[in-house]
Amino acid sequence: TQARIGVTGLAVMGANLARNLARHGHVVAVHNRSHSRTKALVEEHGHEGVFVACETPEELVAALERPRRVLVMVKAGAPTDAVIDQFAPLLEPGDMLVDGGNAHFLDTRRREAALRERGIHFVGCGVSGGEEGALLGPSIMPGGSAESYAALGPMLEDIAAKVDGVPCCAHIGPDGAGHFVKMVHNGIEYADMQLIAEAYDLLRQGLGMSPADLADVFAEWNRGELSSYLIEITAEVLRQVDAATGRPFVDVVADRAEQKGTGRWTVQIALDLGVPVSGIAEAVFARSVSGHADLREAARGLPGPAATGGTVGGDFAEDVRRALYASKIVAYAQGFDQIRAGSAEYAWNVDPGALATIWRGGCIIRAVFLDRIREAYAAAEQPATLLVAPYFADALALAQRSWRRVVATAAELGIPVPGFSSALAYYDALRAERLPAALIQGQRDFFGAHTYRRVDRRGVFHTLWSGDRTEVEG
Ligand code: NBP
Repeated sequence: TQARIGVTGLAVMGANLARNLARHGHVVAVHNRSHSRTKALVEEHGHEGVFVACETPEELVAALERPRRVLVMVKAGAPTDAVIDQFAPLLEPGDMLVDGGNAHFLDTRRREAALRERGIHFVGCGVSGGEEGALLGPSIMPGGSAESYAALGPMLEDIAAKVDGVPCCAHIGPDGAGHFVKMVHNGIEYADMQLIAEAYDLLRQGLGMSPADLADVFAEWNRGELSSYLIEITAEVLRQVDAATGRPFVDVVADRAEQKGTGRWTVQIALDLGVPVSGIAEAVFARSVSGHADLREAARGLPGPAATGGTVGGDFAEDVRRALYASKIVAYAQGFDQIRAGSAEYAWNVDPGALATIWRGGCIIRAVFLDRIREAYAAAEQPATLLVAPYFADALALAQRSWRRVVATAAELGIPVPGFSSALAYYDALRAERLPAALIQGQRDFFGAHTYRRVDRRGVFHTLWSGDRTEVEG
């Protein structure tokens, strides 16, 4: 039998995707640099479907029906280039090389252009859902040519998560579009995790609640509008007790958040595109701050309110829940703005509604909330920002008083909430009648003759600051 698809790179992600394909009745040729992984996969899971174990790239390519489909699941960066260099000479025009790793979309654009010259379809494909998602149904974001999607899409849709019977997989757009949206997905994930962590910190310090009690609060929140995978696992993590010490798990884990880089990429690219993704940026910086043991040690004695327990009145938990929801709306709105900006910059024509649809299941940011985003983009007129889409505008209107109370309380108690406060600042900046940017323009003109525009007349102006301070048109 000829295999329908080949998978090379059989660490957790590749092995689980290969098993997922086999379980859906696709004959899968499997290969890994070290053959032991290939053997282990077939020995342990061979009964789940039909695998063709291959020792070399040549064997894998020979095992495939044409046009060939090869899914590469190796470490992003140099290993991906090494594997492409191995496989490309073995492939023929019309064949497809799919990179399911977390590649930078600019690398994907470069690789796609190089392979296109040889007639090979290079498909940069975002895959989200971690290990379990890969096996049971991930969210899949393939870029590349429409032609490659016609040959590959049905198989990917088969193995993707389903929500209301709709697969969490859609063609995103040409070349790097798939990896770009996966990158922003991860950036949004950073922001969402930071906001949840702030909510936890506020309730723990502000109300003096225990991790076990907080697990119940998050489990309860998971039944409402915040219902999402990240809220669900937050409850699980908070409920966990350390076996060695009997203490809450969250209290024995070192408070230094690590990162692999997709959040940082999102912010770097947002800066290049000029998109204010302040929520994602604050989340990346918050992880960075947590990791600076030297700075934290040096600053520990600085004055501020002592951590308090149980001093906050009113229905603070409900205020925090609403503030979390509002801040989350801002973070997602900013992420979708970045996708629109990237799509315009690279002429990808990404459909934000289709994207929200495939993020409803399988991926780490899956949430009931994404259905609301899908609906917002399905409207006859696309909202300029999700904040003004009717559903979200109503939600923000309902939440904004709570949001302000929470940010003010956090400041008074000395609890750092960069996510909540920057989201609120963004909301207030967008809705402001006038911003102090006018003063900044004045300063720029003063020291650098950078000129400014006026509210009442067209044209560009400069004031002779070091002269008689009259205005000239410039
Ligand atoms: P890793 O990222 O840990 O990569 C290990 C695989 O890369 C092994 O198969 C290894 O082969 C292979 N490899 C390396 Br390293 N260098 C190679 C080279 N020069 N030539 C050939 N093969 C090479 O695996 P993973 O965690 O399964 O992730 C795979 C991809 O999926 C990554 O790009 C990752 O970013 C992405 N991803 C991961 C997740 C997740 O939750 N883990 C989620 C979504 C996407 P060997 O066995 O011979 O050493």
